[in-house]
Amino acid sequence: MRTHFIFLSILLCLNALAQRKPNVILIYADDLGYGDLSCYGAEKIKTPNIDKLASTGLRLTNGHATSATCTPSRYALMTGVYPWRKKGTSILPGDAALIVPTDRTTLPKVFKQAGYKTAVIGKWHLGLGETLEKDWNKEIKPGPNETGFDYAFIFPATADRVPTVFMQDHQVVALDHNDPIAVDYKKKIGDDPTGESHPELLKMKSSPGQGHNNTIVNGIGRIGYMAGGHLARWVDEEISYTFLDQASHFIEANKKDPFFLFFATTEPHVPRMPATVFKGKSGLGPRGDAILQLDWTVGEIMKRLEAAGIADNTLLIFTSDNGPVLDDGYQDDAVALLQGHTPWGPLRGGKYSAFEAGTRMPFIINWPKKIKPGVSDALVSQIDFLRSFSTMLSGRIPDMDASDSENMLNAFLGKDKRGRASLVVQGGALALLHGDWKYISPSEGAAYSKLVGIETGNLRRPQLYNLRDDIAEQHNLADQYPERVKEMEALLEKIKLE
Ligand code: NG6
Ligand code: CA
Repeated sequence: MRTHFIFLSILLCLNALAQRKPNVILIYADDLGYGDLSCYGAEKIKTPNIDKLASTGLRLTNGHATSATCTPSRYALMTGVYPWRKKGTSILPGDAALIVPTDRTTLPKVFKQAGYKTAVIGKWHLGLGETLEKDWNKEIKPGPNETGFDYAFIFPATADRVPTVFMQDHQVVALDHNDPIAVDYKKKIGDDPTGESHPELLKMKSSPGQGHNNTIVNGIGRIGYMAGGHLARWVDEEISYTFLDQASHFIEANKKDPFFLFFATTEPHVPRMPATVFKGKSGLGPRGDAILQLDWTVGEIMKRLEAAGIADNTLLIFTSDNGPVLDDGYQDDAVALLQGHTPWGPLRGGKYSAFEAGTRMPFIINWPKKIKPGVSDALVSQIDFLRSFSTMLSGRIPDMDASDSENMLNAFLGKDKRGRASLVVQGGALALLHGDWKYISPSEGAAYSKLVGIETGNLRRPQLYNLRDDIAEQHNLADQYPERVKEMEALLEKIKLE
């Protein structure tokens, strides 16, 4: 009887182990392009750690961010709702209020409801607090904690925007009440020199006509003015290490329980100012060096998982928030030192663009225990993580929530090679992907942004491309297939009204 009982307990235990919910880590790069990694064909830059994730996992070739800039892509990732449905979801200033609703289902809440510990570490850029006016020296709420993260260690917006500080949960790290922080995006405050008044103090100059010449922090002119908080101001060269250190602690502390970690790196967004050991390493200038730092960081995370004995049952996603840009505000030789590297790969456009390079992302899913190595051209979007993981964890989403998120679990696990029937993506203009076809709706904006050197995808006429034959979107077939244009236009209009 006793041996019987022991045997049964062992069986139950083994079963529980086998069924253990996977840890999920989402590594979200900032402005990394489809062609920036060697596993996606880059030849001038080597990214061995991310390549390893790809070669031992699933490499998706038609995986998208919803948008060609940061805030809207992150909004969609968090809410499962297309960002263009909600006003105020475009690139946020550093003092913006929180735009993610706190009373709706979010990606981290899906995990939290299933008993996971959740954390966001890295770039946030979804706003903080209830209003634009806020006291940075006090607790700021609501923020990431109120949207479903048990733990948050973030910077508020982008690396080029003030306040250039880290926040741990509701508070700025290293606050000094004798040197209170103030932030203003409209007028100069405080006595700190600005890029405009003191260009001689800059270690990286801003690009003409692109701003980035307000308060100088760590030798770099920023967007927006900041006073005080000198102790709290980050050193750019330490940002990545700081986030990695935070992630390592979170992984170690939670290795026995399932966790969800949203690890949002700043590379290779401007200002590209990696740690000294990476400076000059790529031969492609600071942008390439930042990518090497990113790759190294991913390798370190993988090592931590191995050391904690949880690599096998960790589902790790690697992707990016929007496409690549070279000159995005600082004179860092990103164009001059390209050496033939093509951050956009075979695609047209880049960040800010409705062409494919704007939203088609490096998109790797690695889960040694469950995913067979392979490549898939299933059409998927980051907006689908919410419903897919909810399905994986047998969660329930209220009817009103995450209405644009589709269950793509089988596509994410490599079992379904088709994915979505259609997907809306957003540059300046909205575009619809459907089967082999892409329709870009007519729009008024300039076709080419001189400032950043990117084709925007804007055109006053409809555009239709067959991506199977013409992945580089060189041949607008709209005149040749007017019926298809009409159909896709109608489908896009229908989705917009849903
Ligand atoms: C743009 C900034 C750019 C970058 C971007 C946000 C100017 C001229 N350009 O407005 O430097 O900060 O916003 O990037 O200000 S994102 O990846 O967070 O969307
Ligand atoms: Ca971005």
